[in-house]
Amino acid sequence: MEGILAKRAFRVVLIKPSHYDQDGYVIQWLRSTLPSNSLASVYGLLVECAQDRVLGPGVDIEIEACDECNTVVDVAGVAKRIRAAGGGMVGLIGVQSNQFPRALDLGRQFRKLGLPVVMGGFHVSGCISMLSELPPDLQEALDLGIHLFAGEAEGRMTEVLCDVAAGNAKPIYKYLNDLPEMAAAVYPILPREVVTRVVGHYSSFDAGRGCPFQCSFCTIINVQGRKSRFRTPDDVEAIVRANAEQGITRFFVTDDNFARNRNWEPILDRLIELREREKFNIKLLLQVDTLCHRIPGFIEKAARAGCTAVFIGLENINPESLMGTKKRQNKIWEYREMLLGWRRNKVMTYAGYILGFPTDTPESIARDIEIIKKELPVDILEFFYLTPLPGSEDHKNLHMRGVPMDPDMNNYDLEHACTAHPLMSKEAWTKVYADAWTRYYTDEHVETIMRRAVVSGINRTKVLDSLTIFAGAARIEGVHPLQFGFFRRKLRTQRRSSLPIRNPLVFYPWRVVDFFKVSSQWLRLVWRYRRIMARVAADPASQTHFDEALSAHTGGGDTDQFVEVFADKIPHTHGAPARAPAVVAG
Ligand code: B12
Ligand code: SF4
Repeated sequence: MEGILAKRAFRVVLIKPSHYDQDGYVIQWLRSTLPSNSLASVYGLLVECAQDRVLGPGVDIEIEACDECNTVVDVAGVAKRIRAAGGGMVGLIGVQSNQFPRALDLGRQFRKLGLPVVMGGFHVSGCISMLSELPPDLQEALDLGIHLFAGEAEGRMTEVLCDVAAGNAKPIYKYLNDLPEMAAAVYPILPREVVTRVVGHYSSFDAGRGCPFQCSFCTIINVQGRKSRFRTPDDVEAIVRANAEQGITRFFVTDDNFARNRNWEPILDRLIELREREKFNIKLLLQVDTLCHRIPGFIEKAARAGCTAVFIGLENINPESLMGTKKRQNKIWEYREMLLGWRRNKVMTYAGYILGFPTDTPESIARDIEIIKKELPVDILEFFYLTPLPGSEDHKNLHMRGVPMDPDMNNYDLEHACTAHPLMSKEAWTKVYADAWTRYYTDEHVETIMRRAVVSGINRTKVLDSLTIFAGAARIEGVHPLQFGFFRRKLRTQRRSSLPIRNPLVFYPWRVVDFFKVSSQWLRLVWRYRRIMARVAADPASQTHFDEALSAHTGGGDTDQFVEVFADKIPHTHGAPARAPAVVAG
């Protein structure tokens, strides 16, 4: 039934797969917390194909989209709708390595029903870009008759649609060496009913792709390249207006590093104009690097353009670790200055911290987290395992050296140890990860973060909500906050294909106990943090709160413990200030 020819309509069903939890159930919520930009990008491309009637003047292209993180996929229903339309296909969108097993399970079910399936995203692109031969899981997909798409789809969707509709789609579409220009490219968009399944109704767009840096654990540079390609201010304005027409003005700007988008300034200027002149209530969440404060006017303009929160790849505070992964651009002696820059502009900071660099030990990690709490004015810290993600240089090197890596892609979610660590056993590393959340999110430190928020004028509700989610997601729900949502669903029949579907008499009692256990833990945490915030807000001392992390002094002075601890390593760091070697214990 491959490529059923459309009579009047061709229905494309786009599904962004989720992934499986430890018990093999799909990680799915009533509402998710972050939007899928991959879904919005592919949806936008299909809208263009539909408007251009690329399958012929008599064929309507109908599109539906869902993110499995917040929507249950009804496989039989999808098949029915495609058949009723007279033909169509299923697109498995933006599939990351950790989502590949789930995507394959979905693909298998759709193939059984005879539907054409095309899969794209970072697992396909990363593996094909870095490995000389196809890994077994991609081969399995091909054997099932799933078509793979590697590279970016801008300018290529018509070809795929026409091939599928004609029943002669290629097994693999490979566009990795031909990166599309982004100026005037079709932009990401999703219908309101898809966006509103995300808490806060956040939509998304990428203002650019590509990053000039070379971190060895990163997949992005090997798929999207190191050259900055960017949208124009006109494109960004069009995105804002199209979303605003649907009542949506909050955006997650998914550039991995917006500070290295060569067009950042005209883009921010246009957003500022839209906000200040036309009164669009734009709110932005940006991802930036640790040197962004050095770009004149960057932080100030980002804040004026509506940026209320930034995600920063801090990764580690040990220069040796950073050098080892070629993250030479991270200068630890500038971290505080950068964080204070955002704080002065009332922007909340989230920082990613990677555990498991080669020289890390449980003791060094514990020490580093304590140093961060005391000396860096970051609001939210989130932890990840150093993971050899398919598509990264680390993965390629381990693969070529034949070093064992976890064969289960579901574990490549940065929440599992996927290869051996030189100094820590798997158990020790696993414990370090669990302990990191507990060590950072103590009630005492949570209170300090709240006091810092009050004195800096950062939105208290936002800080309180984020602290609650980040303190609880990994410890209570067993999922990383980046995968978190509200009201977890666990459907008995949506279980990993390698695991048995449980008997209802076993499943439902287990689920009831599980539900009450998790809910009671959340209620206790919410209650406790609300009480702390109420106390902090009522305390006049919060208005003048000051601690070492808020001190503007930085850069290797005798009170900067985090610079002091690494004094011997800083001189070997690329771009270190000449004064750093002189730093001694105070
Ligand atoms: C935004 C983002 C998120 C968002 C939203 C997810 C999303 N996909 O939109 C959030 C915060 C939820 C997220 C979470 C995670 N993410 Co993320 N994320 C990104 C980021 C920064 C941008 C994604 C994006 O919009 N890209 C732009 C789109 C246009 O590119 P694309 O997805 O490749 O899609 C294009 C093509 O692949 C193709 N295509 C894709 N699908 C299809 C389907 C068909 C049918 C066709 C024809 C074509 C096609 O066309 C698209 C348009 O050109 C990427 C890095 C990056 N630069 O892409 C990381 C990235 C995808 N994430 C990654 C990871 C590891 C994660 C996490 C596991 C952990 C973490 N720390 O981030 C969690 C997982 C949680 C989850 N269940 O999703 C990795 C994946 C690497 C890998 N090998 O799996 C990436 C590459 C970053 C990295 N660290 O290397 N992420
Ligand atoms: S700065 Fe971020 S996007 Fe750039 S190479 Fe490093 S990890 Fe990748």
